[in-house]
Amino acid sequence: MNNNSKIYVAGHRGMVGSAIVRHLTGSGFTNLILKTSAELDLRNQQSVNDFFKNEKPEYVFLAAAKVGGINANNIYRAEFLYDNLAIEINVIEAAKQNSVKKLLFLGSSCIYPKSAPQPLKEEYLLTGILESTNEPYAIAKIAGIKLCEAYRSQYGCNFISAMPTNLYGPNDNYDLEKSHVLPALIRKFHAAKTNGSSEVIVWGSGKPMREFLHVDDLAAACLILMQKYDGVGFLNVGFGSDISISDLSFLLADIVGFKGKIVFDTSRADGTVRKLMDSSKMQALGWQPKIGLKQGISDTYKIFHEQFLHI
Ligand code: GFB
Repeated sequence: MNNNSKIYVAGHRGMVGSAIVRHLTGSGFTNLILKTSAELDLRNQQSVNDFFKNEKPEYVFLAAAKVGGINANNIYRAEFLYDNLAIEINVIEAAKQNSVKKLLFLGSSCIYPKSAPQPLKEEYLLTGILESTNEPYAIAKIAGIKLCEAYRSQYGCNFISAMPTNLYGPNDNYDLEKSHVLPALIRKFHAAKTNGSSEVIVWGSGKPMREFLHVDDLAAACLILMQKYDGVGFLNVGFGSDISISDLSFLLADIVGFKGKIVFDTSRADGTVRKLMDSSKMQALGWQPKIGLKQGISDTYKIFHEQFLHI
């Protein structure tokens, strides 16, 4: 891949896609193809085929997906399965038909069995039952991994996959019902501080453990994978340590400046107990996360504060 290579970043308006675009642009890549979902509906096979035929991208970062937190995954089960399968099938087949040189597919740590040993190694895929709250999304992402592997083995396509852990950073979704925990709690604590509320409700028991990676660190990993990795198997991309939702809540309250009470609502789902990944294969390629959790959250809160003064 050189600075003039034609690169399509699918999903460039999302948190992951926009971070990849920032990183590519900052690294001197000048020939990016970007389409909003209004301009190109990736669930529509004909539109995707026409787009690839006309644009002929050389490299594809497949960061487009229907995503959301535990609640959205659990409620919109059909959409999470259908939309993600459709995006994967259409983009991967069009990439093959139009001789894309390399494609990177992005999945999620929820692909692993809910009771798998920790830290999660890549070989634990398909060794047990999935967490029910996000089973449809996980199955779609597993299908994406398998499409890349099958297109490599049957057609010789250089299609690879990366599995990021829970992510946060600029351009996250702050919708309280659909978002992930970190943006949801930034918003809740900020609103409580601003309105003078005495308590904030955190879903679940607070006991689940989660590993959080800043999306800019993921973007750096994606470029390394595109430049250096041509293997069959997918690679984990994680921060390397995790934190309980309870401790995360206290950390967020401290950063935001909320001094009231934190109440755990145990009527809400906890989801997976723990999903810490083993990212040693990714690290062996020379990648390390650079942004610590406290620093990353402080930076993210600053951006939130500037963008959402009305919340
Ligand atoms: O971030 P989150 O929605 O996703 O939730 P998952 C993580 C934990 O935080 C769960 C708790 O135990 C939630 O119950 N939590 C506490 C909250 N308060 C809140 C809140 O206000 N909002 C949210 N959203 N959670 C998703 C999967 O799982 O992670 C996807 O559903 C995907 O498939 C993604 O893999 C990375 O880590 O539970």
